[in-house]
Amino acid sequence: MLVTNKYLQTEAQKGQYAVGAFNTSNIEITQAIIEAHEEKNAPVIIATSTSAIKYCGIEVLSSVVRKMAEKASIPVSLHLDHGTDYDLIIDCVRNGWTSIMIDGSHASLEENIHLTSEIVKVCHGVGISVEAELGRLGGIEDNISVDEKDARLTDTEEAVRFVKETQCDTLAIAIGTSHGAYKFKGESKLAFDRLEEIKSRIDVPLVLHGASSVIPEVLEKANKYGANLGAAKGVPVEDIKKAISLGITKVNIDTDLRLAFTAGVRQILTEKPEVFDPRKIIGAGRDDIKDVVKAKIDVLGCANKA
Ligand code: PGH
Ligand code: CA
Ligand code: ZN
Repeated sequence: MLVTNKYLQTEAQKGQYAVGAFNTSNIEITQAIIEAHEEKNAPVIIATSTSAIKYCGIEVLSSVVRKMAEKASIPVSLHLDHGTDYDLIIDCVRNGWTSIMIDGSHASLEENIHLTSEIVKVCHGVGISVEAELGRLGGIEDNISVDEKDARLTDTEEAVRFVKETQCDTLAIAIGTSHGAYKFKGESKLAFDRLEEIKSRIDVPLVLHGASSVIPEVLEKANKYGANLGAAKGVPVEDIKKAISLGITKVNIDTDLRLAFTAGVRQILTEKPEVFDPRKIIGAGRDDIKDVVKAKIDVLGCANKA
C-alpha cells in the first residue's frame, strides 16, 4: 500500500518510534528493503535521489517501486530525497511519488521559505506530503560537496518561523550528522540539546539525515574482501536511539546499504571465482543489504508497526 511520509511520521510520533528512509537505485536494493520490512511487519520510506532517478529513468524507477509497494503487505512511501530542481519535483509528482523533499538548505532563509512554500502549494493540492530542510549537513550531498565550514546546525527560532510560514509537513534538521561514510574524525558528537529545543517548539515530525552507522562488522567484511575504506565512521546506534527518544521520526540511511552491498558482492567474487551469473553476484549484495535493513528496523523500533 502506498502512503505519504506525513502519515507514516505522524503515526511514528504517536508511537515514539522512527521509520527508516532507505535509498534505492535499482531493483535488487528495492527488493531487499521491502522484503526486510515485510518480514518485520514494519512501515518504510523508499528514498530516491536525483542521481538515482537519472540512473534508472523516472518512469522505470517509479514503476519498480510503486509495483512492489502495491503488492507489499506493509505501508510504503515513495519519497524524493533532496529535491532541488523544480522541474524534477513536478516530474516526480506526475509519476506517482507520494512524498517530496524540497532541499532549500543552501539558500538564504528567505529564499528557502519562498521555495518551500511554492512546492508545498503544488504538492498539497494533490495530496503529496512535503519535507523541508533547515540548517546544513557537512559531507557529500548527492554528489555536491558541502564545505565542512558551511555545515551549520538548525537555528530554533528560524525553525519556528520556517514551519509556520511554509506549512511544510515534516522538517529535516541539522544536529551534527553528515552524509557519506566519513562522518567524524574523532568521537561522534551530536547536538542533542538543539534537537530537544527544536522539538519543544515545533509540532511537525522531525527528520535525521546522514544517519548511517557505518556498521563495524560490515566495514570489516568489506575490507577483508579487498575494499579500502580506512577511516570510515558513522553515527553510533546508541546516538540514533537517543535521537529517536528525543523526537526524530524519520532516519535516512543510504551509506550503510552501499557498504553492505559492497561487502556481499566482494565476498562472492572472492570466494567463488567461478561465478559469473550477474544474478548470483548482485543477489549476494542484496542478501547483505536485507540483513542490514532488518537490523535497522530493530534500532528504529518500527517492527510490527505496519
Ligand atoms: C541521507 C543518507 N540521505 O538523504 O541522509 O545519509 O550517508 O548517512 O546514509 P547516509
Ligand atoms: Ca541540504
Ligand atoms: Zn540526506
